[in-house]
Amino acid sequence: MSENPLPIPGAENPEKLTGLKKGDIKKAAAGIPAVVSALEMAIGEAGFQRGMKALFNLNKKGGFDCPSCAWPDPDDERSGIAEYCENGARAVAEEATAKKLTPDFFSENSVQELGLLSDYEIGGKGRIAQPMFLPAGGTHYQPITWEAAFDKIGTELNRLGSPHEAVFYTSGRTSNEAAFLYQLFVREFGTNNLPDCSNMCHESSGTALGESLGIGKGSVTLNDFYQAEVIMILGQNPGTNHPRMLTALQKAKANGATIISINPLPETGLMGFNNPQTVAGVLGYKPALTDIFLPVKINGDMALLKAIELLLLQEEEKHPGTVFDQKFIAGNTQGYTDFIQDLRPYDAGQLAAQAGVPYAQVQEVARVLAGKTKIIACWAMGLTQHKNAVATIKEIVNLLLLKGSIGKPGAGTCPVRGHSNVQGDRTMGIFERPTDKLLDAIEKNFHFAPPREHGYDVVECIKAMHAGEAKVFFAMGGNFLSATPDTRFTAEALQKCRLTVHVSTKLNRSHLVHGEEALILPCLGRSDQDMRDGENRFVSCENSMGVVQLSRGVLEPVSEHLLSEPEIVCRLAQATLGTRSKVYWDRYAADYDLIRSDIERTIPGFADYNERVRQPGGFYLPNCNRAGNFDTPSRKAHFHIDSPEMPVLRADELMMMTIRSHDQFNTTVYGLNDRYRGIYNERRVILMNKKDIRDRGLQNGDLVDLHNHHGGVERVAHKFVVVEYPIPEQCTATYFPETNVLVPITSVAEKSNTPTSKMVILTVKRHEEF
Ligand SMILES: Nc1nc2c(c(=O)[nH]1)N[C@H]1C(S)=C(S)[C@@H](COP(=O)(O)OP(=O)(O)OC[C@H]3O[C@@H](n4cnc5c(=O)[nH]c(N)nc54)[C@H](O)[C@@H]3O)O[C@H]1N2
Ligand SMILES: Nc1nc2c(c(=O)[nH]1)N[C@H]1C(S)=C(S)[C@@H](COP(=O)(O)OP(=O)(O)OC[C@H]3O[C@@H](n4cnc5c(=O)[nH]c(N)nc54)[C@H](O)[C@@H]3O)O[C@H]1N2
Ligand SMILES: [Mo]
Repeated sequence: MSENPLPIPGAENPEKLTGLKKGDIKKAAAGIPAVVSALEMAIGEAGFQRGMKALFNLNKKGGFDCPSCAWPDPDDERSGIAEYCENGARAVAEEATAKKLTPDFFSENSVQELGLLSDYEIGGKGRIAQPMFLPAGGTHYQPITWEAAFDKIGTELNRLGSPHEAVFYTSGRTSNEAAFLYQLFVREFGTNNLPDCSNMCHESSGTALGESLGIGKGSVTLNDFYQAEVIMILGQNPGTNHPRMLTALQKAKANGATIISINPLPETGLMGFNNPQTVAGVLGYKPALTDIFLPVKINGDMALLKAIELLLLQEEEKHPGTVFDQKFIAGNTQGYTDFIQDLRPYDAGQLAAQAGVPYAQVQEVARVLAGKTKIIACWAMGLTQHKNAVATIKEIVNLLLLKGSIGKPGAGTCPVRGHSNVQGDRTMGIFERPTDKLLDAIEKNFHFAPPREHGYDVVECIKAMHAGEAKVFFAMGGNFLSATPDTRFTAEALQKCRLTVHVSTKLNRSHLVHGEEALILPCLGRSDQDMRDGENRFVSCENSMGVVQLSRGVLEPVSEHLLSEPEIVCRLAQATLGTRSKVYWDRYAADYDLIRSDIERTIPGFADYNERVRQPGGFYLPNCNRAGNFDTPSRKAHFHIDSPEMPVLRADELMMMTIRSHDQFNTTVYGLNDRYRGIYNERRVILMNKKDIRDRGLQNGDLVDLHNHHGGVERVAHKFVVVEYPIPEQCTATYFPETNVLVPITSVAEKSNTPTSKMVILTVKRHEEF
């Protein structure tokens, strides 16, 4: 067996424990404590006036779009108070902080010293206040002018043997305007190497929905929630990651919807919810949200869905036409007969056992679904980051198609997006596999020939950098090193680059494990004013339900040296392409309306962009499913056949899902608590079932090391505290990014190439101190 590469200083969080305190798992989410905690955070970080100003304008029409998640705002009822949640307020506080990193900070702290800090400590340092440069062999970042920084990048890019030796990553906070310019620059430079966070996030959803339904986005709107009869929530923890969704669920429930949660963990937000914005919430009244909770094993979803479908089929065959929507199936789908033939021979009891769910509960779900036609299925990372993620999501589509639950009010698909503009970035063309339609439009409008060969996604670009085939890494936001799998391998890959560049708001680990030379380019965040000629300019974003609306920051930037992302792209393009560019970059930088006009000319659905984006609440993009159409080659929705096989674990093996705690936004760690799960002051924990703990001769609170051996490489993460938790047998959970060192770069989802961050096979050994 080959060894895991040696640890690279600064690449991982220190293996240091902070002192676990255990509390009870909370019965209900949100409520007054959440609002208080949010206010404390915002005011503490930003100071009273900045904090209140930011919160008051968060998600308010005409204010700025919450940077925390992509859940939509209500279309109509959003004038008085701002719609936000505890975690949105934290994300804003994190950005609105008045602390800043001056050149003194960097001269006092070497890159190596900073790498010894935890993510929590690094994040707490403050905003980056001016461009910083790390010369070859240097130990400390030093200030650099914007002009010199752009010159350096341009020179390095132009020195490459081919444009394909550069990689341009995007995280999902980048606005439509910046994203459109960025992909335009990258393509004019000559490559489609545009990996993005989506490759690690909802890529599986986009792939599955695109193939089955003809559009890679969800079909429902917020109003559909209020009309739904059944809402299924699979592999998602909205209490922490999309708290405003709980308000919609509560309203749906009040309107009579049945809520079914499918999750290995009894997540607090799903179980109960105190709405801080209603009187009942303030009084601490706890309406239970979930009606049926199915504690599925990790990756048991496809077996479970098939069991449900099979029970429905049996009922339909007893009483034809009463369970399935035969009219919808005949008129809108293809592959039904083959699908049914494949399904019939399964045994529902066996499928339920395979999924780890009591058969009686599966029968109950089938009984509920049998008589209903308005069904919404929501899902997130609990389904997308698995080897068979695309097939599992297609299985959800199968179920909805059987029930005729797509393209009508109160029904449809709802992949709940993560980053606040990750969906918009893809709409703008941030994609390593662009369609010919997009490239044709670019060619026609901008008079250059964009490259046609596909570029690298996240996993491919890491391998290319590791192999020395990609030499310049440029990131528009994000924290590539910590968000990606196989930390040691990725760290080596970044270190092999000639130049690594990060456009960032805050310091993170990706600045500290770098190429031969490195740059940090500080940009304005969502909450910051973007002033030019006395005008506070706005950008726009697309939420999870395809609504495009404007976002205008309100706070005075912490430093005069920050540039907006669109301006950074324009100057980068000018420095790199010079007179060979066909694009008027300086005009874009001066006037964002011109960017939007050119988006309108290039991307479908943006007619009258400048006018409609200024309307309160913005506008909906077209969605074929919503209109009852399927833009597949056959113009029909496709039933998909796959087998519900799951990996067979040896008795000593465990399956690990890497999840988010309540106090983090991806790789940004706000605090050390996971309040709803009753875990305080420690992130190096592994949630395990009682029996699994006992079988290994361990006890609650013991210290263990985690090992993964995928592909014959040994990967180890040391020092995790065992926490007994209600989780199915042979399933475990840990927090990322601490355990990304264990996620094999060679284990990816079929078709979408998403790292299988929720399906890591482990053995656990008692930690021995040497
Ligand atoms: N506060 C906050 N908000 C966020 C984020 C954040 O980090 N913090 N991140 C944003 C981003 S980019 C994203 S993508 C979203 C992520 O939102 P989520 O997808 O909710 O995030 P995870 O923590 O990865 O949670 C995955 C959930 O799936 C469950 N799960 C894991 N494996 C399986 C499985 O095999 N089957 C089933 N049925 N369930 C499973 C886990 O128990 C957990 O409840 O949130 C966004 N919003
Ligand atoms: N093991 C495991 N790994 C995962 C996941 C998982 O569930 N498990 N989830 C995956 C998912 S769903 C995602 S989306 C990725 C996230 O991957 P990324 O998007 O790369 O990571 P983030 O932690 O969201 O990025 C945070 C950094 O973005 C910068 N930033 C914040 N706001 C702005 C801004 O407005 N502009 C710019 N330019 N920079 C900004 C700050 O410097 C901050 O440090 O991680 C993936 N990795
Ligand atoms: Mo995400």
